Amino acid sequence: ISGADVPQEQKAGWASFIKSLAQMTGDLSSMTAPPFILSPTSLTEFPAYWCEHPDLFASISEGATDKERMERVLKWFIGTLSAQYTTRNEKMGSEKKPLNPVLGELFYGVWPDINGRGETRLIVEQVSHHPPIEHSYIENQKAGVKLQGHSGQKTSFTGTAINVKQSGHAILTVQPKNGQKEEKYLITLPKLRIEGIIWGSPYIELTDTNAIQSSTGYTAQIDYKGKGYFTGKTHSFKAAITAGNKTVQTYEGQWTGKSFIGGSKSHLFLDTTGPKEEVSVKNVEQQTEWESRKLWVNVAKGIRTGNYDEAGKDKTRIENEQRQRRKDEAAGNTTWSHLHFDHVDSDPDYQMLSALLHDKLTPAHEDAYVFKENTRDIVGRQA
Ligand code: HCR
Repeated sequence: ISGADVPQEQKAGWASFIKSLAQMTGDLSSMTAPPFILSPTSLTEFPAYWCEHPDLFASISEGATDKERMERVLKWFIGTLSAQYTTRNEKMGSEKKPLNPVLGELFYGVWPDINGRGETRLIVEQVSHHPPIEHSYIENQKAGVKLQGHSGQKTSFTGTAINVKQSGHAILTVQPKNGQKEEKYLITLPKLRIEGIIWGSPYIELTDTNAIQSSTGYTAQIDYKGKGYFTGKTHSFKAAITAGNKTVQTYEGQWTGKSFIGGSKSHLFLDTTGPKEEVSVKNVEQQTEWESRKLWVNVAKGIRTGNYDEAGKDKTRIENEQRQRRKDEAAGNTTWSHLHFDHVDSDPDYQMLSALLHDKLTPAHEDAYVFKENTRDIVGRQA
């Protein structure tokens, strides 16, 4: 039944939200949605999902051979998916609409050094408001593993589902522990389909394909299918590591559960049902004005407590402040400068690795941002 999971008093609002989806022009972030579907978390926090298995991230550099490291990269990547795409359903009952970040919004976090794996640090900065693009940097210096990437989204409505095409990519840099030279991995981002819209209980299914290309020559391709294709189960994938035209190893299973090496179920590859390690973040009281949780504190409180007037008022204040900043910049002929990242027209790592992919999985050219190493220890922007 249409809207079955929508609170009675918000059914009309949900129906008109669905109607307006049909007119959407690719950016869903600025659309107004009824309160029951709002999340109190900003999109700027999402890059933390890349590292809720810090052990898998750190252990990549311990792989003894090029192939073993590619396999470890694949394992860590598959391990990130359930956090990235099912957390809101687990914690809030369904997928929700995240807060729409402002330009310059920041998010910092850390995963502590446990059992000598090294500390993992996260720095995120919102580098675009419309459309929202967040750029992130994650590093474990002791392990010799770092990840840089950005994600933007282009959305379209099919009538029953929202298709989301992610732009952007991530580059993983690994210094192998065996002393081999540093290697890079280009990670392209999967496509999403948001199902369950009509009922008011959205959830995500991954579709199509994404790839990981290593500078060592190994490629991993991951194909996603929902219920009824590979296993009859939701959230299924098949992956293959290839070198040249030769398939070296295949994997299959569920990215929300168990997956196996090869076609049988005798060799477990990964079990993602275990606990995830959420990133540790400073208390809001200790954060600076541009840090996400501090910036949105009243909006988030309003959403959590059902005080949507309070949430709406503070959201309007933040948006007006932003509009004024843009006006001031235009009047003063200045532009906003990012704190932690430099925009570059072309990233040589991306060019080199995407050329190795030999197919249409990546656009030939993508804008990129480069981490400003000398801002590693700067926390927060001065007002
Ligand atoms: C599509 C989405 C915003 C973007 C979110 C991204 C793609 C952001 C990058 C992360 O690495 C992975 C990720 C996970 C999220 O699942 C995805 C969001 C899901 C919903 C949200 C829409 C803009 C909001 C849709 C509103 C619906 C729920 C009615």
